[in-house]
Order: sequence, then C-alpha cells, then structure tokens
Amino acid sequence: MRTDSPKTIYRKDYTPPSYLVETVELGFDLDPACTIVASRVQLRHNPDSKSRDLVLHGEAIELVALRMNGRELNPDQYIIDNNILTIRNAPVNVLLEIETTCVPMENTTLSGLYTSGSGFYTQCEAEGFRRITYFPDRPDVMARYTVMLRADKQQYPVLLSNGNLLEEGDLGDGRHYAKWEDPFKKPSYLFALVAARLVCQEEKYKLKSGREVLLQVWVEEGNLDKTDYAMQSLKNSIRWDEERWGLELDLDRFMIVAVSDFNMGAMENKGLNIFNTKFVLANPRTATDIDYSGIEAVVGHEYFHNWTGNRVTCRDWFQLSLKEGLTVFRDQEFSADMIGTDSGRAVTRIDQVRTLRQAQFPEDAGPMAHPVRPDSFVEINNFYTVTVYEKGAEVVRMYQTLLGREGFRKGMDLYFERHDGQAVQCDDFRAAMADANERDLKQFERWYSQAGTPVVSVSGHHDGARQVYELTLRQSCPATPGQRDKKPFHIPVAVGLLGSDGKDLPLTLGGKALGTTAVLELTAAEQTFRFEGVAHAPVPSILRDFSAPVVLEYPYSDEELLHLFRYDSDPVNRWEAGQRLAMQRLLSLAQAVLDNKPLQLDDTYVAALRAVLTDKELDAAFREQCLILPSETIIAEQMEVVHPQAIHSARQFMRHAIGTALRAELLQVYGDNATPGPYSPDAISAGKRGLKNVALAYLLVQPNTEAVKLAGEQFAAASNMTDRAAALSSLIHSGADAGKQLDAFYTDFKGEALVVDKWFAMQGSAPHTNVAKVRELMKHPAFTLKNPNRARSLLFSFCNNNPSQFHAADGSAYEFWAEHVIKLDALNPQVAARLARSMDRWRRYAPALQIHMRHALEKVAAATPLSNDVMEVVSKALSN
Ligand code: B3K
Ligand code: ZN
Repeated sequence: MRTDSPKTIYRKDYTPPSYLVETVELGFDLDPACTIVASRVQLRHNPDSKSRDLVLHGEAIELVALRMNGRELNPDQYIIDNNILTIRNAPVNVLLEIETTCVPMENTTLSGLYTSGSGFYTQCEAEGFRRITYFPDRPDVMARYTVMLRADKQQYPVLLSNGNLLEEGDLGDGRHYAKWEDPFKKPSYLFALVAARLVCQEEKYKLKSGREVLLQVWVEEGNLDKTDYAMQSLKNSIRWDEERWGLELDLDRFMIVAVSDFNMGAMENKGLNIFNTKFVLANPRTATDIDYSGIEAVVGHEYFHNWTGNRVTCRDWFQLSLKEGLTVFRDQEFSADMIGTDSGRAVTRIDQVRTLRQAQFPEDAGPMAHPVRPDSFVEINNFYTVTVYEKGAEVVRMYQTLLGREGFRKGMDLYFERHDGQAVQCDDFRAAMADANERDLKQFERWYSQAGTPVVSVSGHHDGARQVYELTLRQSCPATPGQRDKKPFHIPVAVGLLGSDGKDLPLTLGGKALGTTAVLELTAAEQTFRFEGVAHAPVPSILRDFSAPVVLEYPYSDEELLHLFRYDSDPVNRWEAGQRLAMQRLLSLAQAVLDNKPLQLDDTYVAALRAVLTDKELDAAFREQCLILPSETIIAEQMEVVHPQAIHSARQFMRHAIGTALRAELLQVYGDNATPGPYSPDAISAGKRGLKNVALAYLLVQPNTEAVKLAGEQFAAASNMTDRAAALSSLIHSGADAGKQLDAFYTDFKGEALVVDKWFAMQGSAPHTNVAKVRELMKHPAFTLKNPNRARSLLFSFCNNNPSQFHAADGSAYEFWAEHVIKLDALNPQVAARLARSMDRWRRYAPALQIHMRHALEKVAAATPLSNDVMEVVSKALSN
C-alpha cells in the first residue's frame, strides 16, 4: 500500500546495478504464520557502476538479522527507506547473510510467498522476490541459486524449487527437507518454490539429442484425471521448439504445478512453471474446446520462455515485450503448427485479429496507451498488457513478414548466439534481426517507441490504357498520452489483386514478378505502388493475413466486399470482408435505433452469409468465424459517441434477423456437425462443435419453443463440457427460463471450481443480468473475492462482457464497479487494477453516462488507502 505519493519510474533513468550477485543460498523454514528466510548472498562490485552503495529491495518482510562479511550490521550501518535497504560504501566483495520473516497466510496479494489451500506457492515476477527476502530484485542481476526447504512432512509432503533435486530427507521432528540447485544463473523474478500436498503425473521423455528428461505435472489430489492434455502439450512444445527453432530443453527435469489462487495465467519460473489451474486441468467432462486450446497455448508459452525470457532475459522491465511479445508470437506459431492446415492456421490468425480489435486497439486509443516498450510506469504490474503481449507479438511477426521465415530464423539464431545468459533490450533483438539479414531496420524501431494504432488509408486507381493499377497508401497515427506527433512506421502491407472471376492476378511491380501476394513496404507518409500488366480494374485484397497491426481504410463498395467474401484466396481477408459488410450494417442499425427508425437487414448480406454457412468445402471452424458478428466492444470503437444500448439492440436485431432468415440452413448445419463418439479436442472436431453451437445461438437469439427444446436436449444429452456449456449459455443469453438447467449444472459440478467459474461467468455476461442480479449472485456461498478466478468469473464478466447492463443509464453498475475495485484493492491490488481498467474508455460514452462514470472514477481515486496499481489506472483515466 502507498505510504507516500506514487513515484513514476522512467526508462531513461536506467543505471547498471552497483553490485552483481554471484551465488545465492536460500533457506526456508516454512510456516504459514511465520516463515523464516535465511539468505547468503555473494556479491561483487560491478565495474560498470560508479556507485559503491549496495542497494537491496524488501517489502512486507521483517528484517531479523543482517551480517556483512561475517559481521553483524547495526541499524546505523544501513538505511531502510521506502522498501529500499542501502549499505553505503560497501567493499568490493561482499558476503551478506540476511534473516527475514514473512507471513504467507496473510499474503492475499498473491505476490511473493503465499498460501493457497493447504500449500505454499510463490510468484516473483515482476517484483515479488523482494517480498521474500532483501535482494537486488531487478532482472539484470542474474545469479546461481541453491535452495533448502524445510517444512512439516505431513502437511507439505512435496517440496519443490528450481532446477535439480540435490538431496532430501527427514529432520526428525516431523519435519523434512529438500535441497535444490539451479545450474543456470537467473534473475530473481524466476525464483520459485512450492510446498504442498500434491500428486503428479510424470513421464520420462527423450529429447531429439537422445538425452532423457523427467516431466512432471503436479496437482492437488483428485485432479490426476485432468493432467493428460497439459502433459501432452508439454511434450509437443518440447518437440516443436527443437524442430522449428533448434532449441533444446536445458534441464534434466521440468515441472508444472497447478494452483487455484493465481493472479494471471501462469509463470515461467526456471524448471518449475507455476500455473493457474485453469491452464492445466482438463477432461472432457469439465473443460471446453476453448479451455483445451488455452492449455496448449499457455503450456507452450511458459515452456518457450525457457529460451525467450529465461536464457535471454530483460535488462529492465521496460523491455518486457522482448520476452513477452516474442514468446506470444512463438506460442501463436506453435498453436497454428499443431493444427497443421492452412485454413486452421488462418482461424488462429482470425482469433488473434479479434483479440487485437477487442482489447489492444482500445488500449492503444485510451488513457493507458503506451508503446510496446513503455517509457515510464508507476506500477510495472499494470504493464503486462495486450500492447506489450499481443501488439508485441505482432511486431515480432512483422519481422518474419519482412525477412521471410528463413531470414527470421537466422535472426533468432544470431540473437541466441550473441545474448545467451544475458539481460538485454528490445534494440538487441532488432539488431540481431537486421545484422543476420543485412537489412536496415532503423525505422522499425518506431514500433517500439510510438504508441497508438497506425491508420493506413488506401486508394486504388486503374489505368486501362497503360494496364497499370496504382495503389496509394497513406499512413498516420493518432496522438496518445505524452506523444502528440508520430513519425511514419515501417509497415509491411501484404496485397493481392482479384480479377472479376475471383482468381488472384499475377503481380508485377517494377518489372519484377511477385507471385499473387506482394509485401509492400510502406515507410513514408505516402507511397504509390504501380502494378503492371493489369488489364481490368481488380478488387484489391489489402493487409492479407493481417500483415500489420493497423486500421485499414479503403472505400470498398458492397459489391467489392461481397466479391472478396466469396473469393479471396486469403482466408483472413475473406473473413475480414464479411466483418466489414457486417460492421457497415451494424453501425447503420445502431443509428436507426437512436433515431427511432424501423430496423431492417438486407437480403444481399443474408445471402452472402448463407453461401458461406452452407459451403461444405470450407472448414467448420472457418464458417463459424464468418458467422460471428463484430462484438459490442468492437462496434463501440467505431462510433464517435458510444451508446451501448443502441449497439446491443442493433446487434441483437441483426442476429435475430439472421437466425430467422437462415433458420432452415442453421438447423441443417446444426445436425450435420454433431460429433458423436468419444470427445477429442482436435481442431476439426472442435470446429464442428463451434459451428454447431454458433448455429444454436442464432436459432436462440430470443426464446422460442423449438430452439429452447433443442438447447434443452443438447444440455441433457451432452457428453462433454463444450456442448453442455454452450447449450446452457445459449439458453441464459436468450433470456429463456433456464433455472432448472442452472441448478442442475451447479449441482453436478459444485466440486469443480473451474466449472463453477463458468457458471458465474455465463450469468455475469448474460444481457438480462443487471447489477441487482450480480449482487444477488455474489451472496451465493460459492462466491468469494479472494480467489482471482472467481472474482473474474463474475465481476469481470459483468463489467467487461455485458456492456448493455454495465452501462445502465442510472449509473448503478458504475457505483458497483467503484465499490468492488476498492474492496478488491484491499486484498489484491493487481486484480483490482485490472478491474479498474473497465472504465478506460469512459470519455467516449454519451454525456449522461460520462457524468456517472467520472463520479465513480473519482470515488475510487479518493479512496484511502489505495494501491499504486489502482491509483495509476484511475488517475490516468481522469487526467486529460
Ligand atoms: N511472465 C508471466 C507474467 C507475470 C505477471 C506479473 N504481474 C507470465 C507469462 O507471460 O508467461
Ligand atoms: Zn509470457
């Protein structure tokens, strides 16, 4: 909690650490009420630093003893101020022996050492290690760790830490010990320990080199029937990293531990990944297709960090995207390669585009906008954002688009060759890419330094006489907080041209044949590209595969979009044409709602959708994507002034009109895409379930006997969670009376926390759930604010995924938001600050709503005490 006013940290103020750590020996006497931590740290003065002040961080811990080079230090020989312990003018070589205590059972922040259920767990990224012991807790201090754990044997039979187990045994007094050593030097944020009553699925696995490694997935008793998919995903990740990047697992043992109280998805601690149960536990009865693909992605992500993050780490937290953007890109490629088909790959890409538009573009246009490599922060935990992660991944993807797959691989190889074992910067990655390919990537740096989503406006001109088709591209980027004027970006724009028969034209630029997709490099504010040998005016397919994270403007006519929607050989742009057609209609419908005009949907659009829906040549998963309309949030981003109820009515009207007009086809598709037999999470089966369930949702936009019956039958007969949850969700979202099913679902699954989360989430996001209903649900015995997954399941679902109720005209939901941001903050500032972000875009709403929103924001800003985390978010929202 804040004691003085929050301090802003600037990237430009970086200075090297004054002391480097060679070795760390940690001893833990684990007790929930008072854990004793003894630390022996061997330090050496850093020749790159002028300062001889030895600086250690420490937070929420009690200092019991401090010895330097064998001598006890008196309180007048060091200063503790604002969580920083400084020993002035220390000698060149220092051996520190530090004894501290902490109270894991009272640590509700879930940062540092905490208890969950009956076990101990740690989370040290970004700055949690300082909540365990005094230490230079910064990522550019890398050291070798040895860890001794001591705990009651009955209660904590399993004692784990990073690296290899050296020895274990009894201590004689009912306690036991385990000693671990990590052979690799690492920054403190990668330290981890677990002490708990757990069981594991384990397996010996042979690497390509022939070396055998031990893989373990640790869970609480009773969950061993839900670890197969995580284990399989881990093995796939290991294999893929070897095959695609030549990167081998460097340890003899690799462990995953699942814990139910966790602030985010998972954590890549060296050799001991700690996971939110949500991204480990799955069986067909409890997990949906989306859960399965989430597990694959997150297991992959954390495993891939072993090289991109752990072996090569970040110099400082401003460089966070160096590891996160790159590792998200790697997990995206992994998931796409696991599906293996081009259209499956396209579906994963469509999902990524949707995430960018749903969350990253709004962030880039709001008060928390920041460059992929931020220049300042108050609380680093607020910068684990969609910009650093997902836009960061887009930036990495653009290197690959510009350099080609081979060129990109050369850059990766050089990056590891140069920087293995180091803590480096985003610039070092860019330099490796440039040097390995002998390319000038200077201008590309702006993707790291400039915030905001660039807009690329394109116009086309066909000259029949000269058989030339000209594309003129102009770029601009809106102002963001602290950055008014932006310089041009280096933007890869992949382009194809479609003839009137729908086929791709061969492309020639400056006499050079370029196949059917050309990557144009837009580097100036305006550039014109002349395609030669184009006899007839084509339809341009621009930004294929979403080749850059930009907003594309092109004055497409309906006819052109229908042409692309029908023929584009690039599936992402084919989908995109459908989204544009839908968006135009959604925006005019929303306007019609506001103007009190009758609502209508044209047959042309419905016919185009029908053609895709019934095209059996297309993968089910792709058809599903084409059927999903832009979300209410994405529509809101297109409007000058946001009226959430009008958007909701427009979208519901359109869904209902589609459901009615295509009833017969939807029923047919519903029947055709059943997946009888044992459940399999593979992409084809998941695609079928996805299409079938989106068809069901269209048939059930409003309650009607036939569809209610269909959903009821699906719910009762479902042999897997995907179908069961989809049926229940369709019922609830339609406003049908689903009381019976809701009760049955709860009764069946009340012992499965992750399923109970779904039960809350479905209700929180249903458009009939108002704030009164949410308050009532919070009284349910299964609800608690203390567990982040549970808090997110209801509160975040309501505040982020139920816009028509969250923005109720009387402002009652904003009051509710303020109340719970404050309540959560007292427990867990990181989770509270995430909820605080729900109000980011408040200035775009209708004036009457803005008044209530400002009031709610001011209420939070005035609360005392208030964490730096929440303070930073709300003060940025309120400032101009
Ligand atoms: N590196 C962690 C995130 C830590 C978040 C700290 N607030 C998970 C990941 O990105 O893999
Ligand atoms: Zn990560």
